[in-house]
Amino acid sequence: MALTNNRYVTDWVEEQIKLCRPDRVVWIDGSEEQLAGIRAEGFATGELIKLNEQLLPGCVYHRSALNDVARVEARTFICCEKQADAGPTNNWMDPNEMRALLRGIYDGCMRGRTMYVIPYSMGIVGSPFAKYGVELTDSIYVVVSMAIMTRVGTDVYDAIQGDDYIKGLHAKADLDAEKRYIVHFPQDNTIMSVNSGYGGNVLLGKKCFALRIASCLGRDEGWLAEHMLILGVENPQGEVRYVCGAFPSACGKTNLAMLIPPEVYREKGWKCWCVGDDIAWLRPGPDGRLWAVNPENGFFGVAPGTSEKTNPNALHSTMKNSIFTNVVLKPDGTVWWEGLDKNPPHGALNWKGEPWDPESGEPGAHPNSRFTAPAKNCPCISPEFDNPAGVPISAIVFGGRRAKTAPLVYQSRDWAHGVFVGSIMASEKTAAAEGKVGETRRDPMAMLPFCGYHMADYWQHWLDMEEKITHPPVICNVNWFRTDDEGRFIWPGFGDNLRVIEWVLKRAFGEADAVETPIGYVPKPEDINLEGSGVDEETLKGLISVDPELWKQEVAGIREFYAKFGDKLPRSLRDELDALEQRL
Ligand code: OXD
Ligand code: MN
Repeated sequence: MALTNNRYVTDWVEEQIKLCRPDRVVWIDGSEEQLAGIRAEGFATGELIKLNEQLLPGCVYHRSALNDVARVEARTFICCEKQADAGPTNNWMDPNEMRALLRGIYDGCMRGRTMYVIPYSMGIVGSPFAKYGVELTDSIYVVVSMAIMTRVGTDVYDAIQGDDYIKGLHAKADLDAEKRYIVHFPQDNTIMSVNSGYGGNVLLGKKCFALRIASCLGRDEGWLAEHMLILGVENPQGEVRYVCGAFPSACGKTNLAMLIPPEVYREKGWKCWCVGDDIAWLRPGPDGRLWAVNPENGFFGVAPGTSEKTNPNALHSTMKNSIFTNVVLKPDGTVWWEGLDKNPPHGALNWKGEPWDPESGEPGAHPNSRFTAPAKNCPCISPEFDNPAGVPISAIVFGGRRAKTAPLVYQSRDWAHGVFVGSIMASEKTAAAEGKVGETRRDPMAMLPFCGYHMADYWQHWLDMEEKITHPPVICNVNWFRTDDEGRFIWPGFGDNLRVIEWVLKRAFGEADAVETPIGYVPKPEDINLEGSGVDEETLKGLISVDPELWKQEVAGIREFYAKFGDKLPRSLRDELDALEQRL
């Protein structure tokens, strides 16, 4: 029976039932009792595997299809009315054409299956920042994952005003990669995802809603939906300052979000608090500062490389009530992945479900295998996590993997220059990604796959925000990945990144000096605390050095990238680029 009498919801659900023709419809109420029953059903069908109740209480294992292990950017569409509004970085199709195409694929696809109706909130239900969604799905994995990643419950129906919610229709259909579509209709607040069961394509609250659709809402309503972590840094005086960070995938966002201060900092009383690891919604507050909320309620993190050493807080977050996808399944009902420890298990099953020999040279876990963990499990979750007002942001850091070009840190000159710094973000490909190693992928604000409208309009929106923020955060660029001539990382990274964040936050409060360079301000070497880092001041000088020759090449690369945006490129970004060239 429907759990709401909002006709905007029930009529739409009825229509989708007619289209997909499930045998059964289950309205999710968010109760633990109902979820337990759904998990039990997943165990019976094999969609879920129960893990060791003593060692991993409440945890389950899930495998996605072999051809369905990552987000599919080539099959992700923004179907606004006009192609020009989607811009050169998004796939587009005429919305009517797309609807017709999808109707054919969804037609009868849930026959013999159950449709689940999931009411969920991005943000605290009832808070002014929250936005609501209803996702329909035929996947038990999606139901249990959404219950971790978002706030699911019938109270969401009470909070929805009229038709002010995001409609999401997901169906596994045949998992046919040729007919896989992840489609956004920003004008109708609708998301349609079909033929995939992989988290990033099917947990519609995350990338689809909280970034692609929300970026359009932010443009219309005067705020920003960003691919950013939110970190609180508490100094020995007990004052907590907040920083947001945008980094492309595989650049350590979750690690920075759950940072543990170096010992010399801990001894003095420094603490770090995680507010979010992937998405931030940023709004100007009445005080003229920028305030951030994390609209999610859990972490969907990459498992390989996560260990007691690299990110103990993430690891501890997964110890109960979590989901593991495409990792190694051990005979004792626990899990393993590359980088967890140096003891790959014997007698285990790999991510494909096959007996796995750790000596075979084949990885046991898929490189994009994941954990889905409740945020409240995280030992360093911020006391402000559930504060509906969010947290005030003092600094924004952009960053990517650059072997040579970008210094360890530099600060932009002002807001417009900061927007420029975000727009030229780039990361060099590692062996783990497609494409040539070392090739640079421009990923403005880490939003390349997630911006729901024309990227140049998005930059203009960022520029226009200046007016609304009388106390703007400082904007910096960081690069943990400079290498020496042998290709070894020079900066230790991980917890030691706090040394850089400390300088950034001091800049925000006018407490540290800086040196001007053609690209922006860099620290005076003596202003970065190196005690206990193993890095000496000479090495640091190298890390913050700016090579004008490399930057001249960089300017040429940026010009080429900007050319894609033609007349739409905001004038002030072109001016910033010209000014940079001049200074060089
Ligand atoms: C991503 C993710 O792909 O967070 O960025 O999963
Ligand atoms: Mn992400």
